[in-house]
Amino acid sequence: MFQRAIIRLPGKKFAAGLTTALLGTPDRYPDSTFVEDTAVLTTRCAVLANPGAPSRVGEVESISKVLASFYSHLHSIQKPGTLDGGDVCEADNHFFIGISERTNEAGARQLADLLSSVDYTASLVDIRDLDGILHLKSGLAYLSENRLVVSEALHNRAKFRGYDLIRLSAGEEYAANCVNVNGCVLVAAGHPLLEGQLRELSYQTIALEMTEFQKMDGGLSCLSLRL
Ligand code: CIR
Repeated sequence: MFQRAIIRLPGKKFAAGLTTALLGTPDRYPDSTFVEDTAVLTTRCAVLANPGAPSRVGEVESISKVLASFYSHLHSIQKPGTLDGGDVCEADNHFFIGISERTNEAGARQLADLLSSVDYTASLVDIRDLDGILHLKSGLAYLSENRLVVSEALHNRAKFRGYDLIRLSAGEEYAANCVNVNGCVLVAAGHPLLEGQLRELSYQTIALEMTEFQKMDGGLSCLSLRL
């Protein structure tokens, strides 16, 4: 009769183990840590996304259960519209919505209409011609007081005229995806020039180690939904 079992929980890299079975990868939702892509949250409404990557669509259900505690009603992007939250950049009462490999025009327009129904404005920014920018917010962040951090690839877009643009230095493109949390800007570590620019504008900054997430195309903002 056995009395003990020695076991080990599957490691985080279980899916990278050796196998001869051609049954696909064992874990669902490997990108689900990037929660920002599953919803768009504002003080006036919440919208469940419809992620453009089929492997990520199922992430929305569990997030909707969490959001139900904070919002009495959840809107959602409907097929054929697709939308990733990482394509949505809130700039006070205006929203820039990227059209990308993940967010299509139908999804972007649905979101713009929903936002307009609660008196926000929105404009669409097509980034499909840009290499190396997965989502709009891979190259754009709104800080406060009419200030945008923009990558070189985006700085001359007409949609951003009228804003004060903080342009990224060569080699610091990844830092475009920063987040202002209550006046303190979270920035990916290793981008001292942007940190310096922000401090000159009197923002406090906190540098966060992001290199492991960067390997999976993840930006800093995509690791949280903020409300
Ligand atoms: C993906 O391709 O969906 C993930 N590997 C990375 C998502 C990053 N999301 C974001 O920056 N908003």
